[in-house]
Amino acid sequence: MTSALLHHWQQQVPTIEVQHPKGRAIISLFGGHVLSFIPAKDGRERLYVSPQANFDGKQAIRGGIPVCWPWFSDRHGQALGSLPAHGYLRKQLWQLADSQFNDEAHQVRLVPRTTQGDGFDGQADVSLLIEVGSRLSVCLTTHNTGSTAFTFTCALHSYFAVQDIQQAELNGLSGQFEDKTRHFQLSDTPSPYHFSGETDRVHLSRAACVTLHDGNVYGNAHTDIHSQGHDSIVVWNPWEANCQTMADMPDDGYLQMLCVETAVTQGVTLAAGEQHQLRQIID
Ligand code: TA6
Repeated sequence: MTSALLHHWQQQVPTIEVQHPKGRAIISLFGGHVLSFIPAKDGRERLYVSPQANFDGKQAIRGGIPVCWPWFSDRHGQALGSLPAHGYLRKQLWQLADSQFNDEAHQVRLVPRTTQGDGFDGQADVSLLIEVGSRLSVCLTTHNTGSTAFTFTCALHSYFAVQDIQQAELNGLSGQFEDKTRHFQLSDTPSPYHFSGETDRVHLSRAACVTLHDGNVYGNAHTDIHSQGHDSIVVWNPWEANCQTMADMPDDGYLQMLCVETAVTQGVTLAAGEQHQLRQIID
């Protein structure tokens, strides 16, 4: 992330910079959306934000860590009518509720302006705890504050920066995945896991850690992605033809990113008073 890019983001949406001797992050209050994380130990940006991303405070930001809530995607092919893909919190203004600093991390807690919206009947409090240190921890808490149960899905839809997707490798996933590019047909996870075309996969896996090797042929740069509270890991790259149709991605943007998402795709039901936490830790 260059200072020119940061300046551009700050002019368009309210952002906060979270600094700690062990790492720094930039967060957009529009969407409660982490845009950048750079740990001091290697100075390597972990997140990808499209140079053509919209920062108009209306459309979802392409890149960083979008928060998908109270549903992920389009609920597995169910028509949502006019409802937005990935729910409505990623297009909402959040506010800073709390900030704490200790030797290990600088923590900020964000809350959305409201959790109410078309397509969701529950009563919920949502908060996002972001801890910036040598690792980035993002924890999405959903608390049922109503008197009846509700079911929801959600995701931390993280876009990771890679040097070259065609050289990148993902480790730590096994078993079967639902292939959205083939009508959710079940397929076996490839081993080794490389990328050579459009990828849109829901791995029905509770893998606690996957490792992304970023495709830099001159080094061994990798990122460990820890997940908690999930039932799936989603892996997405739109590839070239789709990028050409996306106004907020450059045609070759697919070469420099891979989404590895900590997700609940099958649904969590919270009884009155219950809480759920979905956490992704980026190392
Ligand atoms: O998480 C994968 C996915 O649901 C894909 O199917 C893909 O379309 C992507 O998210 C991006 O969605 P968006 O609504 O941000 O364009």
